[in-house]
Amino acid sequence: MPDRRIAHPDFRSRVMSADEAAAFINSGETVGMSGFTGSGYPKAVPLALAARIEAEHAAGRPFRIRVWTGASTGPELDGALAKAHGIEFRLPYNSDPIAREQINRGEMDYFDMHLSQVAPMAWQGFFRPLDVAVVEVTGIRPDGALIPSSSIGNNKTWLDRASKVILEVNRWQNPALEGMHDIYYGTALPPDRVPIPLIRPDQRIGEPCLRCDPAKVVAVVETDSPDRNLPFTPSDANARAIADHLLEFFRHEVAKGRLPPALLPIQSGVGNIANAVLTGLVDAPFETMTAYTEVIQDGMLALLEAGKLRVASATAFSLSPEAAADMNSRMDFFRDRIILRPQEISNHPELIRRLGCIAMNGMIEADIYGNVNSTHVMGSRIQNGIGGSGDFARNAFVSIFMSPSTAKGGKISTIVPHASHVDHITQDVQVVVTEQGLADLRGLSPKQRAETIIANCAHPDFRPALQDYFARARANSYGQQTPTLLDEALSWHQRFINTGSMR
Ligand code: 0RQ
Repeated sequence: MPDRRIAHPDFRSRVMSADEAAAFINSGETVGMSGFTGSGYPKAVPLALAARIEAEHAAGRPFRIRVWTGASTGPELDGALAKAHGIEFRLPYNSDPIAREQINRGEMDYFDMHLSQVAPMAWQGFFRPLDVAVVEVTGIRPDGALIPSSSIGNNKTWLDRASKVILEVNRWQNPALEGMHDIYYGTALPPDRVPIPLIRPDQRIGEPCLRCDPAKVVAVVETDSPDRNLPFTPSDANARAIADHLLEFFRHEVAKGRLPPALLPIQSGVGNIANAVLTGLVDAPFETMTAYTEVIQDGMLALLEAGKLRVASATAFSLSPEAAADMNSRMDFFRDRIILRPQEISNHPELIRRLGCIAMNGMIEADIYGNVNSTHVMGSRIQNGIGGSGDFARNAFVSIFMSPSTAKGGKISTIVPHASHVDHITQDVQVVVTEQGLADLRGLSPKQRAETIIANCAHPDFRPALQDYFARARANSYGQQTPTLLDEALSWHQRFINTGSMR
């Protein structure tokens, strides 16, 4: 009995098991997988491939592949392949703990890059050729068009570039997702690039489905598995304090006439703090807001349901099981208010600058001058990756970074004399906010920035030591534009590495 989700005969004729499909992937090949923040990633073929890799290794035959994705995936993909020691190289964003350990032990090469640049760089030929695409879809239409699932990421590019295509048709994905996506096929390489015709977050400029040449499809696998969908963690006191400072800042900016009453399109990272900000916006006096962001999390759905948010444009969902169930039960409501786009469009610098996004992202640490580290703990240990934070921070109307003022039970100050790694230079950071307060850095010189960040954002346990460092730097630094004591600048991090505390 043919599945109605695979309505095209060419694709139906290639239905097979995940094991059979995984046999099309050879050691040393580069595989472009779908998946972004735990949604829309293939769930059966990577698991089957991991089992095959384990068997090959047991037989003494090395087997490793190169994995490209949209962003983070799930345990069935990164987790299983890393556990099998099957990933030789990975790009562009990873949050899987097993893969993270292997990267930090030096066993896996990891290329961390801006998410907006993955597809263009693949097209520009800066990477190796793509051998295989493994892409999850919701269904295949009678005309052969692919109905995307809960993320778009780089799927358009993987399907276009790969020599072989493996599709997973996931029955768990709601067929009513059809019509939510907007796939723009107008991108080109220089010197033939033209402006992307999007001037409002609610505009559709492309097609609802992905194109795919049936001749390249070697396998179609049917699945019925949920996305990763992590449970929702309620906001803690720090997250709520950060949200309160930010909401006060927005009210102030509207009162000053620097932001319109509906604000500007918001971009929000995921996690506890981001959700607290979104939850706070439900009761804030801003109406008919819009979001132009990467990921739609629980708080965004709540804002849409409350009627505060008019539309949310992103490339993926990252929902709790409850929020996913809620969305599935009211897909007609959400389909009119959500647009999922390829990540080269959701994160496009040209569009972010034109729309004037308010970028709100988490950070590992900021230094007193406002350089931000989003990726490396103690300067050398990767946490996740830069993700879209650079795409948004550099091009935003206002770029905000947020974090509690301490980490690891108060042993680490997230405000430090010198960032141990820099992802976002001081020119790309306009606001730093912790539970202690908010530092508005716009128009301030480095010395003014340092005074403001230390006074407003540092934890009281670390503030005197930062003030002492800054005073001595002002007295003894080689230059006085950005006073720095080079031999002391990273001593706080070294003290943590040596003693387990920055105190
Ligand atoms: O460690 O997991 O061992 O407990 O870092 O930190 O506090 O849970 O915060 O989940 O918001 O992550 C920057 C990593 C923050 C994230 C980062 C430790 C801390 C904990 C995680 P444990 P928290 P978050 C659009 C934009 C880059 C990508 C991005 C990120 C772990 O926001 O990946 O912005 N950003 N994309 O204990 C040592 C410090 C630390 C520290 C935190 N200073 N020193 N450890 N930690 N600060 C994203 C989307 O739209 C999807």
